Amino acid sequence: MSTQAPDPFTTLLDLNSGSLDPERKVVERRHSNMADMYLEEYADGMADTVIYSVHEISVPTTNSNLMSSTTVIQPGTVGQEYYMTKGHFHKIRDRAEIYIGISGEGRLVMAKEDGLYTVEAMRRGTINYVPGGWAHRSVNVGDEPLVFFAVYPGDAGYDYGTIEEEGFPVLVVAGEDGPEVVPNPRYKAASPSEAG
Ligand code: S6P
Ligand code: ZN
Repeated sequence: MSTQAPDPFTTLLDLNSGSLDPERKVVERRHSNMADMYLEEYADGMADTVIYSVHEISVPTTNSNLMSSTTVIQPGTVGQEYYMTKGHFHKIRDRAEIYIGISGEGRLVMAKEDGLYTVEAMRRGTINYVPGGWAHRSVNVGDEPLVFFAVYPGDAGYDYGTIEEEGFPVLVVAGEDGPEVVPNPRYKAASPSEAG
């Protein structure tokens, strides 16, 4: 069949750690993989420290399959910025995605290429809808790991380059009274404007 449907299968998700059984593909992102994504440089000796890991339930990368994964972001900051994912547009721009919060406390920053942005809450039980055309980055604003489950079309793919070059319109930083959303001084794309 041209849809390349896999046989039915089941995976066990550890609702505390976010790890999967069986584990298939795990990607770890360390400070050294994200050097230019924070305003400040990471501290000496932290290059190999893992900021987040992505545990993928791999399927053939076609539009008829649903890819899924858990992401586990450790608590911490680089300067005032909380630990976060690199963030991306989908390579096929109109592909949407759903995030289901499992544990921890986070923020989901979403932005369109014209600078329109929104910041949504993530915690146990939240279901965030990421429409096609919106770049997305998740940020751990709590003291525990932030764990969430993501489901997206198998052919969505990743465009990391646009975010690497232009950044997001806003940053989520640790303020005196908790998380604050502030303009990104390095944002290079169109004028930021807040959605809704
Ligand atoms: C994939 C989905 C997530 C992220 C993961 C890590 O479409 O949005 O699985 O890949 O949260 O983020 P990033 O930006 O490093 O891929
Ligand atoms: Zn995505």
